[in-house]
Parts: sequence; structure tokens; C-alpha cells
Amino acid sequence: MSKKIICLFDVDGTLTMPQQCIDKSLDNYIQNTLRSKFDVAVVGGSDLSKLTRQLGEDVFTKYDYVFAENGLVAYRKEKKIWSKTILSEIGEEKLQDFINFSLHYISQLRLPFKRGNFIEFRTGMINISPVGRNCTIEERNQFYEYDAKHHVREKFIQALKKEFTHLHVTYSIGGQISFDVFPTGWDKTYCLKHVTGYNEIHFFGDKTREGGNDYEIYESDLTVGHRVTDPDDTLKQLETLIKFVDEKSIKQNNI
Ligand code: M1P
Repeated sequence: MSKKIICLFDVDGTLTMPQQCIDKSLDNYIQNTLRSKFDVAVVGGSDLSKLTRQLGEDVFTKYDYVFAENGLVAYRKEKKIWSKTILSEIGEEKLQDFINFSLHYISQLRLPFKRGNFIEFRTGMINISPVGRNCTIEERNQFYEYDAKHHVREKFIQALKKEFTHLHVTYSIGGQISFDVFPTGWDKTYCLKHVTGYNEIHFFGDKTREGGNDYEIYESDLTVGHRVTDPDDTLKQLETLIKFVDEKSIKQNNI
């Protein structure tokens, strides 16, 4: 009997370029070729509105599972099956201390430029951007380069860790201009509790090194991890996976 396999994809850097829309060729391949063999799912660090902007409003029919904010907001076959809030977990008092400290820290930062929307309060996490989420694509790329040299986000995270030793939260750099903060354990492995009944869960992600937001799920014993460099690489690795599974089943049938 053939194995039941699901391919679970990160979004930014894996299915799309950061905060961009999915390319037609990869989209078609997943829908027409991959889906004829395996189930498919997505897990993004971003919230649902960004995820639908990048993958299309029809994402719920195109994927068997859709997980926004690491799976804190979860859909299966178009139906919302789960949602849990950071507010209920941490509480207003502690969250406000955290937000106030972050806003003060940001106000003391001198960067080449600053835009608006520095703190995004989401369902299952807080997203903090020292440069501001309202920056343009060009400014986003510029900040990413600047941050690689000056480690603005890493230093910010160190300051938060020092100040909030009592908070059981994880800091995760998943994109170019911000980092996510969520209760420890609410990383992308969180979504796996909804993915049941499969022999293999193949996870594809680009931020798979320690500190990246694909690290825990890539390393998890529950998944077969695939490290990719960009959407083109994802397509190549999918073609290899399909070939491998097909060859294996031909061999098994010949035994
Ligand atoms: O999906 C990866 C990350 O994408 C965005 O990051 P940035 O805007 O910094 O590139 C954010 O939505 C972030 O929450 C998410 O983890």
C-alpha cells in the first residue's frame, strides 16, 4: 500500500519571494502535479491577510490545510478549526510592559530611515519591526542589508531577553525587517497537532538554521525536513521528491 504523504510549505522564501505573490509556474506545479499525488498545506509566520495576499484568496481550496501565524490560526478544507490568542496566554499587564519597552527601545534607535507600523499585534504573536512595516519593497531590501551588517534585530532581541527574563516567550527572525515574539512552543511545530493521519510530513522551508522561524519544525522528529534557498529551489526539490517516490513504488511493485 502506498504511503500517505503531505507536503507542508513555509511561505516567504519558500513558495514566494519575501512578501511577494507566488509565481504561476510553482503554483501550477503544486496544484496540477503535486496535488495529484500528495496532500498539501502551508504554514506561515505572517497573519492570514498577508498569506491570502501572497497565495490568493482561493488558498483555502488550493491547500488541504492553511496555517497562519505558525498554526495559531488554522483552517482545514476551508473551515476554521483553531485560533488561540497571545493575549489570553500572557495577559494585558505583561504584554503592555513588553510593548512599552519595545516602543521606547525603537524610539532610541537611529537607523538610515524609519517608517510606520513598528508593532503589529496579531492573534498568536507580536511582530516587531525596528524600521516599520510601512516601508517600501526597496526600503525593505535596504534594511535587510543594513541589518546583516549592524545586527539591529539581534541586539533588540538581546535587550528584550535581558529585560523580560520571566516571560516564557520565543523570539524568531523569519523575514527581512522584523521579528516575531510568541509564547514558547508556539513556533511552527504548533501546527503539527492538526496534521494527523499521514505516514510522512515533508516540510519545506528556508529559515531552517537555529534562530530562524523554520528551525524547530525542520528539526522535528515528526517531519522530513527539506531546506530550500528560494521558490525555484522548492520546485526542483519537489520534482526530485516525486521522482524518488515514483521510483520507490515501482521497485516495491516489482518485488
Ligand atoms: O513569514 C516570514 C515572516 O514574514 C514577515 O517578515 P518580514 O516582514 O520581516 O519580512 C512577517 O510577517 C513575519 O511575521 C513572518 O514570520
